[in-house]
Amino acid sequence: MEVVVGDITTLNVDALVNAANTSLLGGGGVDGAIHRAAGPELKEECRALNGCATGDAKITRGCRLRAKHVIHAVGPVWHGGSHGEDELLASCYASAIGLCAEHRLASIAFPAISNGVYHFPGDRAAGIAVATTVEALQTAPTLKRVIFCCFSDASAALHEQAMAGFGTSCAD
Ligand code: AR6
Repeated sequence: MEVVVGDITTLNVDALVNAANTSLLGGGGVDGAIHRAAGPELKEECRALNGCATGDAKITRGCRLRAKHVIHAVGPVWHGGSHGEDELLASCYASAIGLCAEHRLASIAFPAISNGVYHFPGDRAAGIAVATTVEALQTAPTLKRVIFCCFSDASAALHEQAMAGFGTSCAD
């Protein structure tokens, strides 16, 4: 597991994760950037998926991206923390890693799901992202590389702190 700061659309991985909405038909933030970089074919593929529930994830091809696939995960909107937000966010990471196992993928890059316009607190989200990934990796033997692709140094620091809590097991 590693943390990088940068634009997720540039990464050469088997799958990059999109922080989508339930329509899967695009939006702003990282979703807009991924759709712009992938081209209109991505929207056509997404249209055929008929949306996605919050906490779930669906896979498409990467179209014009360097990444082979896009995993569209729908994070929760933050409503104060007592509306199942933690579990729904964890479910995004677990579902995405489950798709990697199913499709025998070796590498995945995550953005900080729900950390933008959905306003999930960054420190809490980073802890959930890392803890859920560590657990889910045990069920995805083909997955060798997980990148947390953060868009700011502050976000990267939160993910690094969360990883440090897991000691050396994260450096493998
Ligand atoms: N690469 C990596 N991270 C990015 C990039 C990028 N190119 N662009 C933004 N981020 P957000 P959400 C970071 O708002 O909170 C959309 O309209 C950003 O700084 O993209 O899950 C969807 O359609 C932040 O840390 O996603 C949904 O309606 C993180 O990505 C809604 O926003 C997520 O911010 C989803 O909201």
